Amino acid sequence: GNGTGSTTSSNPATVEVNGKTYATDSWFNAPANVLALTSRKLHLQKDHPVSITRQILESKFPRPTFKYHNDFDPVVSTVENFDSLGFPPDHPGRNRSDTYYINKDTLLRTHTSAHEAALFRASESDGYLISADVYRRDEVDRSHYPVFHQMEGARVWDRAAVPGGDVAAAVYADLARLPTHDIPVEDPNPPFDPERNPLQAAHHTPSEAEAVAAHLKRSLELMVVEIFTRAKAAAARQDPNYVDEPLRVRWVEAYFPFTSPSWELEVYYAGDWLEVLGCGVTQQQILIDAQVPSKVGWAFGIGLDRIAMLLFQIPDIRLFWSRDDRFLGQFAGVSDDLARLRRFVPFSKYPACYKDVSFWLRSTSSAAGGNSRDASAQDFHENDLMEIVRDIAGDTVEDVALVDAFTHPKTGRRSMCYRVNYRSLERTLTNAETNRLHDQVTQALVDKLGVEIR
Ligand code: FA5
Ligand code: MG
Repeated sequence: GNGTGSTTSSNPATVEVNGKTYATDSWFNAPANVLALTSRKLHLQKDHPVSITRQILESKFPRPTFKYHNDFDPVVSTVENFDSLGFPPDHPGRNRSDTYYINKDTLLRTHTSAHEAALFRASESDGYLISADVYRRDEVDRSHYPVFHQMEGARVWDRAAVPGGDVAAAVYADLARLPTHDIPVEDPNPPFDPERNPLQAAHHTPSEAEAVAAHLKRSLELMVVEIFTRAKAAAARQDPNYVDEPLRVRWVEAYFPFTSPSWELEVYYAGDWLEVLGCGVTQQQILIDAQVPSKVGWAFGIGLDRIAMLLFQIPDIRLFWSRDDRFLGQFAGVSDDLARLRRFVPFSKYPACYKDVSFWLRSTSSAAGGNSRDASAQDFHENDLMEIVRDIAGDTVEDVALVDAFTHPKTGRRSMCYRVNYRSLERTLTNAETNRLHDQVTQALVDKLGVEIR
């Protein structure tokens, strides 16, 4: 095999997700513990921090201009998730090492953009918001979980419906109706690559593109200002001596197949710049394909979990999945009264237990008849290891990190050492329990990845 993400030895012929049955095939790589999370819908759970965050963001994009969609099914087609958005056939996002597939044509959406084309086609409103759970195979640490939540937003203007077909004037008129803010924006107009990230000159005049970008940026800056204003108010309610750090934001260039030009918005937080969203001017081809060629507009996608972690000062992304009342109880009543929003107060932190596992990658030199180093390197996908650890240890694993790797100078074999940090959010793990988990992890690495323990 070529190590593309299957960690289950025997795949079921069908799987059920949210009450619907799907046939699997050799592409299937979604573990049961991830499929089980499709029913949680944290973004709709009253008083859950992800849901509260959704509510606050929705308040900045009011009805009826924006229509809200919060209940789209996470199982989508590869056409919806990739092709309809202009992803090239060889885009790395399509790999089984990055994405959970049900079968060759069906997957767990990796982003809320999977629903863009259908909503543009439905053409029900000038704007929409989609909040939903999204799924990605990824590393394991305090800010990464295989399931997180995104909010997608889009706004269009119809050339056929504005006076004189003057979209730029219509957009600037709407921009003038948006509030202003006084937060410093450190790089309001970063230069963008004219080839990789061009203005869509065949479809938009420069002033149209500029107007749409200006409306997009102001709308998203206002959204971030709203979050941080609420976070500061909560901190001040809890701590009268609280001194707020001024909010700093900046725009940086980004690339997405479905917008051009594209940007990311970063917020200065705890000594570093943190990316909170991606956005851009919608590729006209998507609107043309959706049978609304006269519309022009913008789109964005923001991570709700990441924003909720900032808003509530939640230190570990696993906490969102907790059913512990010491976590959930801290947000009671907030959905109905946002003025009751408070920062999270951590309950006692249980001890960490670090365990290392060192192994040689499978040598394929005899089969390949030569360059074993390349063969081994191609065979190993770190996300496969991450998923094996999650499968066995679940939410008792806080973090998995590569601590050492080298290639033997004579044999060309590659050795890796990973450090697993076992720590429950809810109790102290016993030594025996951690050892048992780590033994199971070690055995599974041998059975499923064919590595040789050192
Ligand atoms: C996207 O998913 C694009 N669909 C966003 C977009 C929409 C661009 C519409 C243009 C137009 P990206 O992979 O960067 O882009 O994710 C968007 C946001 O989701 C990130 O800025 C971040 O806030 C959040 N996010 C991404 N990966 C993770 C993760 N592993 N854990 C938590 N949040 C994440
Ligand atoms: Mg990004």
